[in-house]
Amino acid sequence: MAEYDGSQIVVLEGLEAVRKRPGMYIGSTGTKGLHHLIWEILDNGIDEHLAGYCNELQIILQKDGGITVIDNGRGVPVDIHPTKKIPTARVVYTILHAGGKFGNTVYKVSGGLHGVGASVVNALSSKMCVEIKRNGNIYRDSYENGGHPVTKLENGLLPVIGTCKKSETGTKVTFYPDPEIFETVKFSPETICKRLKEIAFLNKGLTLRFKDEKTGEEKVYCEEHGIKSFISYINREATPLHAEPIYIEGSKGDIEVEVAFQYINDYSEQINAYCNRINVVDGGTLVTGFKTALTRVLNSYARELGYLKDKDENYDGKDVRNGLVAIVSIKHPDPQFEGQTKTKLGNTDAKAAVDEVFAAEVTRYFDKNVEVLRTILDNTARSCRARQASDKARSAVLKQLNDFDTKSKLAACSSKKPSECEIYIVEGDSAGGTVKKARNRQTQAVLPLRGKIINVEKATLEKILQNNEIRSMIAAFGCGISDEFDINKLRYDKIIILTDADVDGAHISTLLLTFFYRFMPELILEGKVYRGLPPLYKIEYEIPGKKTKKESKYLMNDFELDKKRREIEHANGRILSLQRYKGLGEMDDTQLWETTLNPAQRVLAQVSIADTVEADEVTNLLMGSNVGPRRQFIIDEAKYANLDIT
Ligand code: 28F
Repeated sequence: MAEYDGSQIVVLEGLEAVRKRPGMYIGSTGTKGLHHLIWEILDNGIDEHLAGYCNELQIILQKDGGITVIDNGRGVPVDIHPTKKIPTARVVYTILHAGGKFGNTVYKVSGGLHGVGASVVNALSSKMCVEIKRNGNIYRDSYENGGHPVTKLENGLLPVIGTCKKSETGTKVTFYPDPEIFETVKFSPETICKRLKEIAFLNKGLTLRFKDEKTGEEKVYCEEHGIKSFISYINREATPLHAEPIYIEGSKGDIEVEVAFQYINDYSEQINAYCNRINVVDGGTLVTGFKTALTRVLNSYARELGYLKDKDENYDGKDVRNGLVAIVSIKHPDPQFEGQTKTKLGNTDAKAAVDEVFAAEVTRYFDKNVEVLRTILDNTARSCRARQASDKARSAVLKQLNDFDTKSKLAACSSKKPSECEIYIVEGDSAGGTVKKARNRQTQAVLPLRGKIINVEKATLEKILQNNEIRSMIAAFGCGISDEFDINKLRYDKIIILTDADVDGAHISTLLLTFFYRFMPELILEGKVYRGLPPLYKIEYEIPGKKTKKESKYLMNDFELDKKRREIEHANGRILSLQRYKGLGEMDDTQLWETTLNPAQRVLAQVSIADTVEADEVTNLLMGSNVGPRRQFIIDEAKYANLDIT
């Protein structure tokens, strides 16, 4: 066994901490976390490239499940570390966060979840082996069970296992993720290749060679035009408005800026941002700088070329970025990553750097390519007109809603104090009639809906607002919709959906919730929306020996029914009758009041959005127009549905 002195013990405690809470270092121990190990090792190789010493990386997926990464950089130093008194290479691979490069201002790739260092990879590997070519020697160090060094040092140095040309230098790391730590240790060649392709785009001049020993598949990635080719790759299926992506590069102080962009015939905008090759998915200052500069430059050209007259307002940023696909990539000596997942750049100097470099260089480009500039300005002008038209149409429709005629079928309540009023949205005229009779006219309003309302997920705003049921509800609630929505104008404290407990009722209820969620989400978020729960059964029974011979009870669901049956059986009682209510219409007004309307004893289910994103996705999935994913969702979730297809 290798000798252990005090410092080695401390080292291993550090790696032990990583093994205890791997998620803290690599996010998860699922497949995402597993692949993070590769990204960590790759990042060190990319650092060596960014420092200017490496132009080739090899990635080999081995048959035995191990993975090897090789670079042709300088090779990790093997001399005795000045303070740790062990070979520097062993420091890099066994001491947490020891990977920080020496003083030279290399642009470290690492940042955010990245940059935990190669020692974390070692800690989470059952085996790791490092081979370093430096000074014409090949040095080797190896570790087991989460980073325990197993190579015996010779006079405190790494053993030399071979020699090579002096000019041949580099680092080779092979590691085996620990199956005791990871849910899966199976790498995905697709995931790896996708990332290698992205790295090639972001590092022009770097060649990445991939080999899967299991399948024999080999791939080479090298993109000499860097992010300009990345834009062409992203737009490979789109219709560009101008032939070539526009490429800008420059620097401000020690911040290097690159931008590539191309407009396509589409209504979306896509801006990918990278800082030191880390994808800052939440953008941050470098994106703000780009957006500000682009909007400012295009507006000044628009005035210069007569697209905008003096009295016209500037083009909005959204108009300028309609159809834009862009990559903003900067190298920053000291990046500050912010946010929960550290995917937003915080450095304020990055905003100014991108703004100034981009504005100056793109002006130089447009002055030499006026026809491309005109194409982009035509696109901007078109986008602006379309946006103004749709805004006008939208506000016109919303306005007319408020002066909506009251021919709707609302049975209003006499109180005008919203805090004590509630409105029942009832399915169909018959149920509506019974509820109107049963209700407390002082505080309970009733709005019967004739049949199904429109599915707002699939319809345009105009079509939705032509639907009488929708209009009646908007007029009745009084609080407007979308950007005109004002919860303080809501006329009721509770909006209670009262539909039959059958498939149709459930569908109506879903359509209503879709409408509320899409156009008045605050109603749900403020807990104003409820579902009335009428009883499902009425049971009549007798218990021997009890004074009142015949008893009856309303039961809400099958669970209560089973419980009641057991109680009656236990008391040697006898069930005289059991009525299942198919719909509200089967109850008379007295029963309806007692069981469903009387606030003192009714049961309401408050509608809440536990996770608005999830609700959004599920609403879109179930009510939206793409059938495929819906069918799959229903198949997957069917086991949870209580279908009464009697
Ligand atoms: C397959 C993964 O890890 N490559 C690396 C280097 C080069 C240097 C280095 C690495 C010094 C003390 C921090 C060499 N010569 N590929 C890699 N290549 N680390 S990792 O230095 C480590 C620093 O601790 C290196 C001169 N300076 C730096």
